[in-house]
Amino acid sequence: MVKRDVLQALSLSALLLTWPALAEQADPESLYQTHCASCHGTDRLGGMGPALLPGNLSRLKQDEAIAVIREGRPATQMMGFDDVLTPAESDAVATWIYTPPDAPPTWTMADIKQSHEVLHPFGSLPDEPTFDADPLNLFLVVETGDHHVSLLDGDSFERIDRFESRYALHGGPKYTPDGRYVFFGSRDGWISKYDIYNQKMVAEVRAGINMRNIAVSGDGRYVMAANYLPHSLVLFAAQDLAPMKVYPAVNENGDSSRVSAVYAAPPRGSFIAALKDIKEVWEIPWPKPTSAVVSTGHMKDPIEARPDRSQRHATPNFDVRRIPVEDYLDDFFFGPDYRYLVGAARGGQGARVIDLDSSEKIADLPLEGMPHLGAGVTWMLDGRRVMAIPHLNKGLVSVFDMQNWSLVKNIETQGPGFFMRSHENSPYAWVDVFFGPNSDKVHVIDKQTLEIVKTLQPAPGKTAAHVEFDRYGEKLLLSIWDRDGAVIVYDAKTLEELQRIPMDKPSGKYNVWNKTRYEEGTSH
Ligand code: DHE
Repeated sequence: MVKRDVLQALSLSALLLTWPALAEQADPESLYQTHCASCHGTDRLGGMGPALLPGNLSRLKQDEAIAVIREGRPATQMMGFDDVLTPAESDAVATWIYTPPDAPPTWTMADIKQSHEVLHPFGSLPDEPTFDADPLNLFLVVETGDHHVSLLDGDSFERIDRFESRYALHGGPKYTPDGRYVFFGSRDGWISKYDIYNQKMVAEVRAGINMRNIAVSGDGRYVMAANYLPHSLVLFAAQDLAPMKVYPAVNENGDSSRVSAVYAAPPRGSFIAALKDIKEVWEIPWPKPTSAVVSTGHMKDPIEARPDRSQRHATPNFDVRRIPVEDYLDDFFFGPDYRYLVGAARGGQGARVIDLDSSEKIADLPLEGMPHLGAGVTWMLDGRRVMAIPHLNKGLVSVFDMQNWSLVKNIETQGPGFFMRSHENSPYAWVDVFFGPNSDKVHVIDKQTLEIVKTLQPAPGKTAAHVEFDRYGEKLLLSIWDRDGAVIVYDAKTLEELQRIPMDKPSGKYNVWNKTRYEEGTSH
């Protein structure tokens, strides 16, 4: 009897001990459907909140995701669930969202069309800027801390606007050639078109589930999006982001590929796409501009450059030209005339130079590290054009002669860098030390001696990265990449700090002039 009582007592206490554990083992999928699905979608593809699939969460560590589930995300709709979910339940939901779904999600043309929203029809807003600032010297600053964008006057550095962006913008926003509109791409596939003159979001569309970047055609009429998921490129009319065509990224054997990125090559009149899993580069020409487009390929006004009626009703032929390559090339750099493409081979095995006219490989570039070609810049050195590329896994900047593709110099830095910048009017090129213990430092390189002439450490302990010059090359902005961060304005010649503008984890900065004129010292 005593024994039975003891056993009963033991099993009762065992039950009490396991009771919380039983509660903790609540099915994470049903927890998700109860608490998360209304914002993030029943299928995790996103809704008001971002998509919660492993591919979309690659920028967020799992323990950070747990913290967001528990505490919420300031300045967004994401509330904390600490009062609702036990710590074990939050952990279980986090583990579950990092698990791939049973069936790969799809995103069809019908889904794209359904997501499309025109907030202000083209032509319905005034054509004059609401501000006095030089419209060609504005900067957009992407603040990734609370997912906002700041619009700055590039002369006074006054903030003209600060607006909420989609979750996790990535890659450079792309301007129309007149600088009036800008397109943003988010990692979870949203493209947002913003009217700078009126400070209004005018149209949105979702191109895919996991998008890499977007490009705008040199005449400002088309937007192309590159997706990891689904494996596709998607073409849109720039005027209102109406979807025009989906290109499945498939080779002639039926093998499909993630699309790493898409670039506009205005002198060629084409988009160039980098494919991650098939050994091809794709070139997709856009239709020839009409006479309303000025000869530089940059139209003065998108309204002027609207195709005439007959053309508007014709189906433009955006055929794919497949360029076979011997390696998987998924990170690109282009010379100013876009004839030569420098592509990085997967796994850091150097880079290849492809002549886009003949489709021939004309050089192999010996690169010791893993080049970040997308961050490269060019300038003239002793009458010859050179390109400079930082490395993602080595403290090096490699400088190549673009005439014979020989290595001019490897400049040693204090750690691997992510971004480089210069300007035609500046004697210096700037490179950050993004990774490692020196991530709070930025090097200034003399473009003629190829020596580091100054190393700045503007906010000790905080990552300093990504520079953008103003249109004249006289001043530049550097990000302090921190929630309690800033954009620092420097005099580009004296390298003196002029001003610090507080910002929430500012990442890239994009000057209208430099971007629309394809300035040699900035990314395209
Ligand atoms: Fe980027 C641009 C790819 C990780 C911030 N990044 C680009 C572009 C490509 C690319 C192809 C050019 C697109 C364009 O501007 O149209 N980035 C990749 C990667 O493959 C990589 C290494 C891994 C990944 O997960 O995608 C990667 N990138 C990052 C980051 O971790 C960064 C630092 C923070 C973030 O926001 O995710 C980051 N990438 C940026 C920025 C640009 C960019 C700020 C635009 C630079 C510019 O000056 O134009």
